[in-house]
Amino acid sequence: MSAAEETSRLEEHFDRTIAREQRIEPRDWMPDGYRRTLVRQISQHAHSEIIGMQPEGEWITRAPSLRRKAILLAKVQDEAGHGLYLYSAAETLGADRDELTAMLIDGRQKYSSIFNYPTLSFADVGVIGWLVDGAAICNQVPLCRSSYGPYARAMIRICKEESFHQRQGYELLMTMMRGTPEQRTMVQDAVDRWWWPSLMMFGPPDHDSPNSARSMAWKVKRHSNDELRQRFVDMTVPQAEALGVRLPDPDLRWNDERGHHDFGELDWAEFKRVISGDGPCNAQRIAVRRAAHDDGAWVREAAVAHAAKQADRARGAVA
Ligand code: FAQ
Repeated sequence: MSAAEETSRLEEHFDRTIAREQRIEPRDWMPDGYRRTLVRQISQHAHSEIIGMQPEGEWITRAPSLRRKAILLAKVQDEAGHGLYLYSAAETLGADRDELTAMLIDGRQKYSSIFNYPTLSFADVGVIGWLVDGAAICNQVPLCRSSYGPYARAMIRICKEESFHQRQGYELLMTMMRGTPEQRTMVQDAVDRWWWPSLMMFGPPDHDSPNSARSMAWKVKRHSNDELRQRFVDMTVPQAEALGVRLPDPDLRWNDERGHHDFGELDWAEFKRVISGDGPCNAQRIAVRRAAHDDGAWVREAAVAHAAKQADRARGAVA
């Protein structure tokens, strides 16, 4: 069989596996473009989880009670764990984690736009849980059926933890809304600031999303950016009503004909600015990540030295 025939046989097998809703596993043959798409999406997702620790992490020392502090600590640690599962999933595709970190720190790879906005009050912790984790769940539950096995399996655990995050945020906001007028004002202010950036998490509109068609054909992504954004709006409106907050969009209303809520146009110029590095906190987020990486160099060196010592001992025991 010629090399070209062999490749076309492998391609057919790959296409059949995808068409039958079966999973592609690390040792299976896959087209280069599929591998590249996955490494891009999974590593951007991993970076988002790690950078996403910062906005809420800033409030750990200022949490208003021991209970709130314990919950927030657990949540921020969960995000670190999600980053680690995802970097591991990227490694199954041959990516090198050091290289991925270098690409994050020097701006060659993206992370979610949402984490470039500041957290100005403790109500932001609640709103991040409710809206940001809510949007993350909406976007990520379908990824549990992604065609690449290690990614899909990582997403199952991540989504379970994100559900807890979403609930803790909503519960915090319910408590604040039952509190003083000042607390209610803090919640409304946080909702006003986070609503539009949360909608931007789903990515550019479908007509301006260069990766969607290919990713959906490969079943890496299962729904388009606009479909998921609409699903999130429809899901969130009744939650806002139950909470007693106003979503800051004068065009938001139920459309009987469509069976969905209509909503206003997003500021796509702002989105583009933020993802190209010019959002309110981009420089700060990367500086903090870079400092953490530099400060952790001794831990990585110690781990490598320890592994070498263990390997030496094991060799000695065998000899
Ligand atoms: N921010 O062609 P598309 C979380 C990029 S985790 C920045 O539509 P695609 C948990 C996109 O990557 C949040 N960049 O791309 C948490 C592409 O980049 P390229 C992260 C964005 O991949 C909660 C370019 O624009 N979640 O929140 C954004 O088909 C609380 C063109 O876009 C995931 O990563 C954006 N918002 O669809 C943690 C989920 N949107 O090609 C802490 C997995 C798009 O220039 C606290 N990822 N871009 O390199 C996905 O579902 C997809 O990758 C999308 C984008 C939907 C994000």
